[in-house]
Amino acid sequence: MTIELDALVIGAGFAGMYQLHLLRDQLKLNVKAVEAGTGVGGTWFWNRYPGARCDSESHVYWYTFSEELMKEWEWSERYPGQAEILRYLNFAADKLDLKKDIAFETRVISAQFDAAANRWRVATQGGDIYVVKYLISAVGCLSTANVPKFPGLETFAGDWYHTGEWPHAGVDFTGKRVGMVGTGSTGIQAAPVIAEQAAHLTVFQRTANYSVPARNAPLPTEFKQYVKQNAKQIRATTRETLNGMAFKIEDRKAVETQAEEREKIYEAAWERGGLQFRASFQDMLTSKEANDTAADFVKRKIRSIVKDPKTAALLSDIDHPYAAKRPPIDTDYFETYNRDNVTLVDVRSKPIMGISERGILTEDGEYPVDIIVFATGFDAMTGPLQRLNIVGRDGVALKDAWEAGPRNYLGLGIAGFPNLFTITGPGSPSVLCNMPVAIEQHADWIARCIEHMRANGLETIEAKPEAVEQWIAEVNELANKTLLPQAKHSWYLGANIPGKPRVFMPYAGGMVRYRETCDSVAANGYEGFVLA
Ligand code: NA7
Repeated sequence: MTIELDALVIGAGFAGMYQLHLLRDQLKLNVKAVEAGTGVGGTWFWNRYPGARCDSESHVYWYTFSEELMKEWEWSERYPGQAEILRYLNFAADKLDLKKDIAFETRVISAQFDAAANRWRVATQGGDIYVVKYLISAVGCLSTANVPKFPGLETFAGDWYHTGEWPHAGVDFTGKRVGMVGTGSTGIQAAPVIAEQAAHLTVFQRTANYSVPARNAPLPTEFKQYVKQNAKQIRATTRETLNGMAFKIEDRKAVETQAEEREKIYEAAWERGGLQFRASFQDMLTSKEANDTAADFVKRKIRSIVKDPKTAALLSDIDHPYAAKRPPIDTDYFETYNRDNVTLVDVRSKPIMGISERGILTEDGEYPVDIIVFATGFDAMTGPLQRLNIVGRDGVALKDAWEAGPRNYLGLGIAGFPNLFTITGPGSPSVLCNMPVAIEQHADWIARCIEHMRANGLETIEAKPEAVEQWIAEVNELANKTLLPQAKHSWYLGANIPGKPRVFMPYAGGMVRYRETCDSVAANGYEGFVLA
C-alpha cells in the first residue's frame, strides 16, 4: 500500500507519542506513527529484564505538557519500574487517543528523499510505502541491542537473551546456572534479581563500575499529594536544572571543602540515594581532583560492602572518573556478591573468547551455564538511526555522511536530509538529561518549526553545512571541558561497539543552555537552516 501523509513519526515511545499528539491535535496535520513493537512504550516495551527500572525519580519521569495528565496519574514508587512505566504510557496513549494513528508491528526498513517531489518515501518491512513531507525519527537513543559477536554462540545448547529484547513471558531462572555478561546500569539492576531466583549467577565483568544505592521505596501518601498539588512547580523546576531533574547541582566545590565536611556530604548523598549523588559538588565533572574525592568515596563503600577481598578488589578497580560513564544506581548490587550463589569473573584480564555448547569460554577456561544474559548495552544514539537506512539528497546515505561520526545541527537536523527531524539525536542533551524533558523540548521545537513553515508557505528546511560544522565544534568543546570523554569504554563515545568511530555524541552544555540556543535559533528565523 502507498500511504500519503503530511508527516510520519517513527517510533511510539515517549517521543513518538508526544510528537504524534502535537502534529495531529495542535497542527491538525495528516500524520501517523509507525512502531515495530505490538504496543506503545519504546524502551519500556522492549526492556523487560528482571529489575528494569528508571533511574529518574517518578515525579519527573513523565509528560509534563499537560497538568491534567499529571494530576490523573499516580506513581507508586520513588523510581518507576518497567511495568508501571509501560502502564503509564498506555494510559497516556489512551487519554490522547493516539493508538488509532499508530501502525504497530511496522518496522521501517528504508527512507529515501525524493528531491523532485520533495517527499520522503519510507518503506516498511511489511511492504507499505509512506510518502510524506516531514519525517520525524523518534527511535530513541538506546534501542539497537548490542549482542557481541562471540564465536560459537550458535552452538550454545542453553537459552540466551539480550536485556533490551527480553521475552514478554519472562524467563524462569529457577534452578538454573546463569551467566550474565555486562556490568552497566542494566547488569547492575538485573544481577540482584536474577541471583534471588537462579541456582547460580556468574557475572562476567569487563569494566568495573561505580554505583550508588537508589533507595527505592513506595511513595508515601503525602508525597503523592505534594506531586498533585505542585505539578506546575515540578515542571518548572525540571526546566531550570542542568539535567532536567528536580534537584539542582550544588554550588560548592569539592576541592574547596574540608575533607571531613566533604565526607559528611557524600555520606548524606549516599544515604539519600539516587543520581543526586553526582550533584553533591559543582566541580565533580570538571575537575579530576574533585572527581577523585567522589570516586574514592564510592570505591571505599564497595570495599566495605563486599566481604570477599578479591571480589571487592575487582569491583572497585574502576578505570574512569565517577559519572564519566553513565552512573548506575542500584538496589543491593554490591551486596549481591556476598551471596553464596554469585561469582564475579574478571574478563578484562582474561577476555571472553567465545561461547561453547556448555557455556562461556574465557582465556581462563570454560564456565558452564544454562542461560546467558547479555546485559551488553546498545549501539547507542546513532545505531537506531542507521538501522532506518536513510538516504538523503543526491542519493547520499546517512551511513556514509556519518562514517566518521554523527554530524548534525542542534542534534535536530542534518545537512543534505531536508525535512528530516531527529528527536534526541546525537548532538543534543538527550541521554545526559532526564529523557522526557529533553523529548518534550525537541517535539515542541519541531512542531513550532513545522507550524512556521506552513504559515509562511515554506516547503523545505535543511541544516546548512557551516551550521553543522559549528555545532559539532561546540559539542566537542563542551564535552572537552568535562571529564566525560575520559571514560575510554563509554557508549557516550561509541567505544562499546567494535569499529564505531570514537566521537563524544551527547551535548554536554546542559538542557537550560541548549533550550535557550534552540529558542534563539527559531526566534532568529531558524538561523543555520535553509528554508525554501
Ligand atoms: P552499557 O552501559 O553499555 O553496559 C554494557 C556492559 O556490557 C558493560 O559493562 C560492557 O563492558 C559490557 N560488555 C559489552 N560488550 C562486552 C564484551 N564483548 N565482553 C564483555 N563485556 C562486554 O549498557 P546497559 O544496558 O547497562 O546500559 C545502557 C543505558 O541504558 C544506561 O547507561 C542507561 O542510560 C540506560 P565495557 O564497559 O564496555 O567494558
